[in-house]
Amino acid sequence: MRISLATLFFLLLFGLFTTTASAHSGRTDSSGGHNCSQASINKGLCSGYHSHNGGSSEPAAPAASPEPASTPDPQPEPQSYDKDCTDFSSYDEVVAYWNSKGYSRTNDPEKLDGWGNKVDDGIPCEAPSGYDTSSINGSDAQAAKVTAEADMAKGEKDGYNAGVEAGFQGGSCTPNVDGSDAYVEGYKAEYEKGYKIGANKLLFEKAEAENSGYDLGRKQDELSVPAAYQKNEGLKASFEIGFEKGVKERIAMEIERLENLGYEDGKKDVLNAPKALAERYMNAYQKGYKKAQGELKETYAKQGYESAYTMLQYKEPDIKNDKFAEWYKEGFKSNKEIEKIGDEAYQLGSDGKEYVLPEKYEKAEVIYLHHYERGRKQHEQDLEDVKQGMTATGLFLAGGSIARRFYIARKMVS
Ligand SMILES: [Ca+2]
Ligand SMILES: [Ca+2]
Repeated sequence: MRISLATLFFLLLFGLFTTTASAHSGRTDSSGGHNCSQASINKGLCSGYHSHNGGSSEPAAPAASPEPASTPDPQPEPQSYDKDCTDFSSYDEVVAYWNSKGYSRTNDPEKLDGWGNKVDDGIPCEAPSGYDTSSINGSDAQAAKVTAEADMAKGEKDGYNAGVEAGFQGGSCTPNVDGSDAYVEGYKAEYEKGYKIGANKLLFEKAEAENSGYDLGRKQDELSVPAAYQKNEGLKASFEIGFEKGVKERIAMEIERLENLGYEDGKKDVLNAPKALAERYMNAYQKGYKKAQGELKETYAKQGYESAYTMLQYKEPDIKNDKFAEWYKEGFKSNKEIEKIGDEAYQLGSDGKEYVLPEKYEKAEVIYLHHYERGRKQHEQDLEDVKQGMTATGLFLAGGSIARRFYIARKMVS
């Protein structure tokens, strides 16, 4: 069979054309598709028959410009490539290319995803089983990962804030949260951290609130919790505790002051309580006053009591204050010991014994001597009476007994 020159020319021309068109995509049939080779299947680049829709539409080589490029070409440089899955040596390479181009399900000019005859899933070529497709630009897994990361970040932020608030309000340290798994995970992770911060903040502010309440309590009786503390139960309670403490201290100090004032006035015997005193303060003043007066009374009464040892008859003391003089007199009268001393002294004298002042009555010598002398006189009188009686009746022997009877009779009269 002979081939004409013209036929040969055409064959050469056609051959050149098809060689160029299929340089990177393997041979295609008349429908523009072909079967996936075993090598490509092994690499995970494709499976079965598929088309490279548009992949073979290599533009014709530009015609030689008749003129030098004196004017810029208004058309953009045409795309000089169109990769197919078989062009890559590994799936990671596919993904790196896909991502570097910013391709996605809706931006796939090289038809690497569905090749035109498959449902587009946003995954270029065929991912090997178990491949982490979240690294693939625009994939569902990537979108899910982004969402999960955003959820977690939001959960962390929300959890931290909620923890701070719960800690500050003295609430539960266990979070109560709903949402996606990632959100809940992030929330729980940060809640505890925030709770500690909030609890510390509460502790610090409680101390401040207590001090502030104390200051108010030191000034006034009326409780007025500042608005800032009313919003937080713990702070409100601390403010009130401080306030009570301040009030108590102030009252105690004021009571002490008025008791002292009353005491000083009582010592001066001048009742002069400050005007318009609250009852508790008036009571304190009076308590101090009474205490001082009691001490004064004791002093004067004791003086009066002691004076009784030295006086046979009561004499007005040299005390200008009538009240003090009265206390003195009361003390004088209250000395019942004098009577006993007098009786003992009289007994001694009437028994005819020698005068001896007992040591314990030294301070009452005036009293003792006086009654001894009385007794002594009586004794002598009795002796005289007995002597005369015996002389008259001759009853010498009964003398002692009769003298005793005389003594008792006289004592009852006096
Ligand atoms: Ca292609
Ligand atoms: Ca795909």
